[in-house]
Amino acid sequence: MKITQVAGFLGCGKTTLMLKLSVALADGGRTRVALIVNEIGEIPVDGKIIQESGMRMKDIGGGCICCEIASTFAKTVYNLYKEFHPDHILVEPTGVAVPHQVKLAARMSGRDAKISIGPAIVLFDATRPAELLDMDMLGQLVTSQVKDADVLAVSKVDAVTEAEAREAAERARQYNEKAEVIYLSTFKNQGIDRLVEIIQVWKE
Ligand SMILES: Nc1nc2c(ncn2[C@@H]2O[C@H](COP(=O)(O)OP(=O)(O)OP(=O)(O)O)[C@@H](O)[C@H]2O)c(=O)[nH]1
Ligand SMILES: [Mg+2]
Repeated sequence: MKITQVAGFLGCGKTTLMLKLSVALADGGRTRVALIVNEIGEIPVDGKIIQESGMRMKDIGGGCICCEIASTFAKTVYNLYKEFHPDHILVEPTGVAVPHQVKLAARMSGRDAKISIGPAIVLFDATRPAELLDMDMLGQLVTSQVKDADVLAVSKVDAVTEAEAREAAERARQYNEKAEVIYLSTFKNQGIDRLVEIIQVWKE
């Protein structure tokens, strides 16, 4: 059971991508996929639709899965492991979570369930790189998210020019030279296949 997180700042496209990835990973039912969404506000995803497609979704609120509700997260992982035997769990942390802390929480959740840790996929919104990086407090949070990325997905590239997408990627790259960069448009299906491949083969 591999736990992979789709992280990144508020509104960068995490939920939209998670849904696409879960369908692609499920491979028509050959692979069992569950989703855990840690929302601050309301849940934008209809759990019933997910369930009908043979997947499972758990939403947990009331705090951040990497701090105040880490034990709720661990319990959720364990219950999924017992009840549903997923091959993959995709986790959407809140937009203000830091990926290495989410990885720690995922590792802790593996005390009772057999888990492996997947890549930290971090989305960086190509439509507002300056806004994300240049502000004082916000900039620090976004750069720490980018630093923790195993895969840096420059998101919503369908909404910007090629030059703008490249510039956004270069700006994010300054904070993380090791991550693979993917130009992502969930709307246009760009970058999805590569992400699925990375999730499937990832080992750490
Ligand atoms: N142009 C474009 N817009 C996108 C894409 N993916 C998501 N969006 C839009 O971006 C907005 C935010 O998408 P979400 O998937 O809810 O983003 P999120 O990161 O889950 O947001 P929070 O959970 O609130 O932090 C929505 O209006 C989406 O329709 C994309 O590939 N291209
Ligand atoms: Mg979301």
